Amino acid sequence: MKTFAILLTETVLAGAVMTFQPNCQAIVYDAALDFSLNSNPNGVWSYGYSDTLGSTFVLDDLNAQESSGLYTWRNASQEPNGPNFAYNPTASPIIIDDTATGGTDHMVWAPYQLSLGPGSGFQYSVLRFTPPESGEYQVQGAFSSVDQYYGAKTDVHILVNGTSFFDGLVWGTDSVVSFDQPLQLNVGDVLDFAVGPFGGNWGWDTTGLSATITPVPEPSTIGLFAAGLLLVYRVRSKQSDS
Ligand SMILES: [Ca+2]
Repeated sequence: MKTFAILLTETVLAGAVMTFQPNCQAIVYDAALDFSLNSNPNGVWSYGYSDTLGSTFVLDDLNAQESSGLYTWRNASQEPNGPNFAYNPTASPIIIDDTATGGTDHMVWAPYQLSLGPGSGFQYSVLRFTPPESGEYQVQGAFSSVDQYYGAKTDVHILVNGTSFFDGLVWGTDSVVSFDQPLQLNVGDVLDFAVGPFGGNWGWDTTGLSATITPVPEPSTIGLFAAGLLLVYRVRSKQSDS
């Protein structure tokens, strides 16, 4: 027969687990793996552009599956050579290389890689994340060059509500600009990843972006869960002692 202590422990633990569950489902918002060719906005993600850094966000409205195999989003009003998104939906690299015929493009999308390209009018390509609930999030990832000939030379940014809190430069083929930081976001906020052409040249500027956004469990929830585990441990220890 279960003792009162064991029943109490099981009740507390069940409560702790139930409370912990919502944040325990390993929710990770992944900009690349979540990519959709069919929907914009796509859940928490939106594909668009702005004329200048932090200015009005405009949704892309033109999707395509390119002959290369890339999935792309653009805005019809900005074509040709407007800001764009490209995604490799396959498990193999997608390569666009015209150097053998005298060209200067040697672009390599790794499997499941997402890229943002600024426009010829120096528009910013902007990936927007809209938090589904208020709380702390861990924002991790990197910007890098897709072009392997000259390499991208782009200014990259992360903004909350139009104000940048992270700025960097992707500068050439091997350049990687990483980020990893906690961020408090509330419902109604918008988090933007923006890629601009830096200076006067937008050629070869396609820039890879890996970005994951992970909700951070609240300390009180972790504490309750830990308390439940500790209580079980103590009761079990007592049982084995007796
Ligand atoms: Ca450039």
